[in-house]
Amino acid sequence: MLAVGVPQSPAAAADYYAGTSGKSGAALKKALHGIIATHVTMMNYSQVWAALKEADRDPAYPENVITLYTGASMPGAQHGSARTQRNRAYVWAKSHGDFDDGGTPSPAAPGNHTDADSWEPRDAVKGDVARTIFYMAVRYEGGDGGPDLEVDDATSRDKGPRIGRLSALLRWNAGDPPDHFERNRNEVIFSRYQHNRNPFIDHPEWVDAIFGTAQW
Ligand SMILES: [Ca+2]
Ligand SMILES: [Ca+2]
Repeated sequence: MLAVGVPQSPAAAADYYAGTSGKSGAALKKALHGIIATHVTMMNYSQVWAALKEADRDPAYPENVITLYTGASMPGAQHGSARTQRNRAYVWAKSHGDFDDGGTPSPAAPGNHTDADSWEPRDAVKGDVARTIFYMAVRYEGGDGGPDLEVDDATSRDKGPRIGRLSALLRWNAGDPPDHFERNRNEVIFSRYQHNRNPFIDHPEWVDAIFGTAQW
């Protein structure tokens, strides 16, 4: 059976984002961090995989998952490579350098492009990738000894937990708005697994409200 996340009522969604009204820039970022970094269920690898199997389920073939970069429907029992896994952490940690437009077509993942220092996902997931990166930047602010992940406009970098290119990610968020698949995925992760939401799937306009006007 196709498992679908429990849709939130408008009232419940408003409750989740209580305290954000009227805010933008650093104030909105801080408020969202407080919301999405608390009451989170930490998952081990096998739990993450179980969550992804459900969150990325192919509606046409429930035993399969849709892989992020190739768009292929693959057996859910198959873990696949880091390149094809659809995972918040992997999008950040296993990216091909940074994200940016340009390069030559990837033979392994049709519709994607790559060059020496960046990866351009296929059009249908450009916004998904951007909203994942922006989620990570808000979720990880350096507390508890962890890194402060941030977004900048470079594609070559020295070191540090920074990823770009900000200008491309802003365009991708605008050009590929959340669709049913991405929203359902957010619901599944919220209601059944990690118990937090990606605010930028619920409110894609918050990307510009935070990252479009401020320097981090
Ligand atoms: Ca998309
Ligand atoms: Ca951060």
